[in-house]
Amino acid sequence: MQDKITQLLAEIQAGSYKALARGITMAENDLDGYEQLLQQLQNTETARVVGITGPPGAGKSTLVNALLHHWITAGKKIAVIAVDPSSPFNYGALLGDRIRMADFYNHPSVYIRSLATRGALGGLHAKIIEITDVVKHAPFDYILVETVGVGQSEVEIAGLADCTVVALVPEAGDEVQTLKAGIMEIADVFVVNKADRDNADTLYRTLRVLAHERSHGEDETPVIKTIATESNGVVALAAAVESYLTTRNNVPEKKLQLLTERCWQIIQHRRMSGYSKAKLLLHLQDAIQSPSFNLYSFANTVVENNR
Ligand SMILES: Nc1nc2c(ncn2[C@@H]2O[C@H](COP(=O)(O)OP(=O)(O)OP(=O)(O)O)[C@@H](O)[C@H]2O)c(=O)[nH]1
Ligand SMILES: [Mg+2]
Repeated sequence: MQDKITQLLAEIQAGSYKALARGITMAENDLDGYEQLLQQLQNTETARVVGITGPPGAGKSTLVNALLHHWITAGKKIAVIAVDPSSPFNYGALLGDRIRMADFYNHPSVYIRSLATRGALGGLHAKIIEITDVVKHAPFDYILVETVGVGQSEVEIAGLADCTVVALVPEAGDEVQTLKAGIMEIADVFVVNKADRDNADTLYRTLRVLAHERSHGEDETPVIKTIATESNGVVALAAAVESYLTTRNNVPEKKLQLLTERCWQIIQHRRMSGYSKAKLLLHLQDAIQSPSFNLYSFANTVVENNR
């Protein structure tokens, strides 16, 4: 087994997409040898993880697609990991006539993997950190991770990504005030997508004010207007991401913070592995039959059993 893992990792490192797919599947499904695989990863690579998050339908996939084109044209190698809650990852509809889908999927510089959401613990795909680390073992320049931002997962992606892009749309204007604390905390770059729509400028100005208020005299979080469907603003977006990655993300404290967040999530997942909300429901169904049922004692028992 050990030899096989070493061989697989060497192939992934050499750029084999077939080997990469196998490695991801191992991590995704806890297949034999996956612990060894993870423990042998040597991510001394230069791949940077760019998270794209935002509400459903904000245009995240369209933005990923546009960034992909931009970076491929610049000679970069890109991996895309999409955590899609509803539909299969469908770039076919987005590519238009610029690159046909077949070309795209076979493009030597692109690797795309779509993951079904597993909300066992809510939020992000439970294995996204592990999977991303496997992908980082391969020779990519950027790894784009698309996730729908629903509460907790937005915070989680911030731990996962070297640069987190939060995409919002003009319709979200009113929500921004309420989302304020959470998104301000995780956004390294803001995107106002669908800038062809009314109220885009209002949202843009609101975000600029928030970014300014929060900056305390340091660099302000950039706000980029885009029309993703027309690749409008994508050069500016790519530049903002690159600039963030080469300057602010390189601060050692920031890196340590990211690592802590990632490690925290791995520990959480490990501790709760083998448990799911579905199992919890069944256990609760039994437990509440007892007249002495107490939610807190019950929760403690669950925690104890998962140690
Ligand atoms: N008018 C306009 N439509 C856009 C723009 N960007 C994306 N769209 C459209 O918005 C819809 C949703 O785009 P997606 O890229 O699938 O959005 P998403 O955020 O990935 O959606 P989910 O993954 O389902 O959360 C599609 O019909 C896009 O064509 C834009 O800049 N302007
Ligand atoms: Mg999408």
